[in-house]
Amino acid sequence: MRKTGKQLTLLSGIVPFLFASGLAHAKSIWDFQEPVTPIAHDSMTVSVDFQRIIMVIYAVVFAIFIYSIFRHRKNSGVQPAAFTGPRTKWQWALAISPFLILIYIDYVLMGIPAFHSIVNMEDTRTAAEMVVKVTASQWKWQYEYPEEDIRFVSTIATTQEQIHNKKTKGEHYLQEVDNPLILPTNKKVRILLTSTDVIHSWWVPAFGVKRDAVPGYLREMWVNIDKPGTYRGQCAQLCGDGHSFMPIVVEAIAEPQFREWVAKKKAEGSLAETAAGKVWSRNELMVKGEEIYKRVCIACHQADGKGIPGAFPALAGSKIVNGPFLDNDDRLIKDGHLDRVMNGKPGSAMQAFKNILSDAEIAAVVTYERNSFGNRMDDMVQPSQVKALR
Ligand SMILES: [Cu+2]
Repeated sequence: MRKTGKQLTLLSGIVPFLFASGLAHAKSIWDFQEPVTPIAHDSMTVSVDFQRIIMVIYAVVFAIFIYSIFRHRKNSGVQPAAFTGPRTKWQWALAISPFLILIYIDYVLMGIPAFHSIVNMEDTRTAAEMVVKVTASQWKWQYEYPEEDIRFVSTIATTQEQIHNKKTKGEHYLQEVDNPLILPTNKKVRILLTSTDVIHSWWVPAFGVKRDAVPGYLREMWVNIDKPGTYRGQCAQLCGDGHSFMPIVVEAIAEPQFREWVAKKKAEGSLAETAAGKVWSRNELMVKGEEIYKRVCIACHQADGKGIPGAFPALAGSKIVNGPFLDNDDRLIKDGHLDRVMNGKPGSAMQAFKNILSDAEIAAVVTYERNSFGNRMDDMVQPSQVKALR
């Protein structure tokens, strides 16, 4: 019996220690994602080191603890010691030394690396070679490259059929987006972060960054990705009922490919300019509009346009959608359909899409809504009209 007890003592000390140590550090589903930025490497090292320190303390304390219990058990005839009389130096030393040891471990052994790591996280000043602005809103991310004049919206790419169990779920279920954030590797990128409605949080575990996006505040963080690849994360603040539908995907590519991508994206931008100039057919607008609706509007207004009663208004049969949107002088009718889409509704979840969607995209989605879900307005909005109203 006594032997088994001793073995157990040993096991309880050693097994967790092995888990935390490098010996058992093979890749498993329980592990952290592989770190790919200085912050992530740093946090990982700090975490692993702390686990080791904690396990050593655990093993030592429990070994003494359990040894004492067995050594001084009643049936071996041990008599309790009587601690009376004036305190001896020995007693003082026993009381104070564990305290000093713990202070040393906490404030020196663990404190210094943790402090270093946190200061490092906050340090966006030194040589940020590039800036990306991230704007969160229910339930999508907008990515902006101010120096390149590139801006796009990134939304979940998992289909409604998969979400509602009508189709088999893919490998990256709820972790895939239409437009990933593209970043160059080996470059210090400063990320500015804000939100248009509620608090969201931009979290990519492999980068070791997770920061709240707070409306009205501009916050910052940085990454310097050392390995090309696709990194996935998600919004980490409970931000409404579409919270689980705002994944983050970052594509890290080498600098030359990144330059190519920037050039391509800029060309697309001028294409959008041209698109705004041409006259679109109803059919073209409907096709494009459906695509935008599924990407941007569907989370709130639903696939059937019926919204969610009490939370998000229906577009099917809506007075606004089935009403006029321009007055006789071709100006926006206040609270009309186009005004709502372009300027949003202050104080509600309906945000302004003027700076998120292009002229053609706004024209298309408004046309689509006016002629879908049983709405039969038989009219359309031209991108040139949207352009003139900006
Ligand atoms: Cu969110």
